Amino acid sequence: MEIQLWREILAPYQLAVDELVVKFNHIIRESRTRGTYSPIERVEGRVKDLSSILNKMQKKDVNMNDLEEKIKDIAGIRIICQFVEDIYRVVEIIDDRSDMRILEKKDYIKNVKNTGYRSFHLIVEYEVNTLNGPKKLPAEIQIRTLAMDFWATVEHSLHYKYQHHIPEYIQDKLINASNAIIVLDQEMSAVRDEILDAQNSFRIKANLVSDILHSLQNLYKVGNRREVLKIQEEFYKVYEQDDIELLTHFGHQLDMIAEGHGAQSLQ
Ligand code: 0O2
Repeated sequence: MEIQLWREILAPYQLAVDELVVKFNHIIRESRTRGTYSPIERVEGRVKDLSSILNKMQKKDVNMNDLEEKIKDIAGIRIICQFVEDIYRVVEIIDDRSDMRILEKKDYIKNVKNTGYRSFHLIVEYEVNTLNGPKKLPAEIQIRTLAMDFWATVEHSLHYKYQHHIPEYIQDKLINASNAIIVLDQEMSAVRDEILDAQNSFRIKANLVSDILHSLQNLYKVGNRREVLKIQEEFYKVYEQDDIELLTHFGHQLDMIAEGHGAQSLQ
């Protein structure tokens, strides 16, 4: 088939990948704006490259007419989480969305593959709009922890090196590494609450500081310059004390001063 035709076939998949990456990144942004923990750490997306599509078609004996129905990972999204619990939270979030519909679920965390591979896989149906109108496409979403991702990336590259015939002694080491990662994920889950607390207070502080600086900037536009510089000095002193309660109190007081100067609604 001509390359140009392949480009046309793959274009809606690229659109699906681009849109999905934006949407999942938005979940991270939305959580952080609210000062809450994001179950998604990072998102990646890719359209399967042409040689991999051709290999899969050959392997599964799929012809061109069945391509869209039988090869479901042409659009691929990978969601990386910090903890195993977050993976199941992400599945719930996707399940609740109205812009994608889950067609298949595969839990390779509860049912680890023989290779040692662990991840949660979803096939979703997603609609894109092209010049030819709306088009529903399948997309594969792989959800895994940072540790699972490390293992899968290394193991995947070994498949390339050994053309899918990884020597047995290396396979054994990979299984050992996979088992070690199960333990690592469990240990990290055991201190998850502690880690979340630390990350949350960091984020709350960052949001508070950003709001305070924004208010100071607005006050600077409408208020007395010397007064604003004095407040700024005070802010530095409060900031140095590294106490969220003091910072919150300072923020409230600043809000009242800003309100008095009609500076709150300024952008
Ligand atoms: P690539 O190069 O990553 O795209 P399918 O083959 O997808 O139609 P299957 O076999 O049921 O059907 O799919 P499965 O098991 O859900 O796996 C699909 C994808 O998961 C693979 O895509 C890999 O990305 C990943 N995967 C599955 N098993 C392993 C494994 O043992 N090691 C690693 N590193 N990744 C795995 P592709 O097309 O094989 O490869």
